[in-house]
Amino acid sequence: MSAERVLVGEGPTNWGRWGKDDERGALNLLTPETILAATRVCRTGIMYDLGLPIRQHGSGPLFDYRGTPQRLTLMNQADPGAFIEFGGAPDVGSNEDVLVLASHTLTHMDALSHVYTEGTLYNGFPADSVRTNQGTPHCGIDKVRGVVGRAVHLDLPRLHDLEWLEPGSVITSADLEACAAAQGVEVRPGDILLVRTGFLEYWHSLGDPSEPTAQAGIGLDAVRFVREHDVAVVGSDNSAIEPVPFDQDIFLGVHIELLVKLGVHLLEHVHLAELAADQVTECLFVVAPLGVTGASGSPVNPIAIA
Ligand code: UVW
Repeated sequence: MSAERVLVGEGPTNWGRWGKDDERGALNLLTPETILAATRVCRTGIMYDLGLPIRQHGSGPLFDYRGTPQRLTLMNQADPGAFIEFGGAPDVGSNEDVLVLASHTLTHMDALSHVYTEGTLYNGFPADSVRTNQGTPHCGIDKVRGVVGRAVHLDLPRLHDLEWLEPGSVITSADLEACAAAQGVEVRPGDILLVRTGFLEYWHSLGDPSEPTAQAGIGLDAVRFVREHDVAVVGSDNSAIEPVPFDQDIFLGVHIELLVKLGVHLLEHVHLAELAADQVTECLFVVAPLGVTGASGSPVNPIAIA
């Protein structure tokens, strides 16, 4: 299916839909009514942890420029009596760490400020307002706070009776419609869309290579599915939501369509294998990024309750 290339400002966008100063985009679709409705989809009460472990190697692919996540010991029993000046007994201490990790590491959420094009962020905020020292004044991850909603999990490998989609394959709107129909699930306005490609299982089958590899993902055509169903957030088990190599060779094309034009936040490296194993197609979904002022994203640990 072909996809039209629509430049920012020329095609259907969500700019201005929630006001000219809006910095939360499609998160505005998550209302007390949709959240209450989401709590009613639970059937079993089983909780699924959708975040990858944060460790140096073997959890998921890492880009060289982002480095490996570091847990560094700040204090432990090697510092006896460290709290004596605060009135602590000599044999009482604490273990504490310093965490050093890129904001877009392993399972993470992209803020609307993550990607810019043609000099703008979502809703027309200027890309050059983002500062090295202070981060972004607009659309940062601190604008997200908590996300709670009904998630629909579309398991594409299951639809095709595969362990994982062919690396590099492009998922279209028709594929998503077919998957939803086969699973007997409806995608409603304000839903969180979780698209499983099987990429993390494929990556582990390669022996955990450190280099990024080709991967399946939703292509430019599938943006129409997100727009027409008025999806609030898109998550996937791959590195970039979109396929690698990029659909139609447009660098970060789906990021631009979803983050910049539609104001849809993205969740990447979401561990969906257990939802797939239990054939969970809809669930209550909860995630809260760290409220780091001005940050472009945050590691997250999403939770699904079936
Ligand atoms: C890029 O694709 C640049 O980043 P992320 O994987 O966080 O979306």
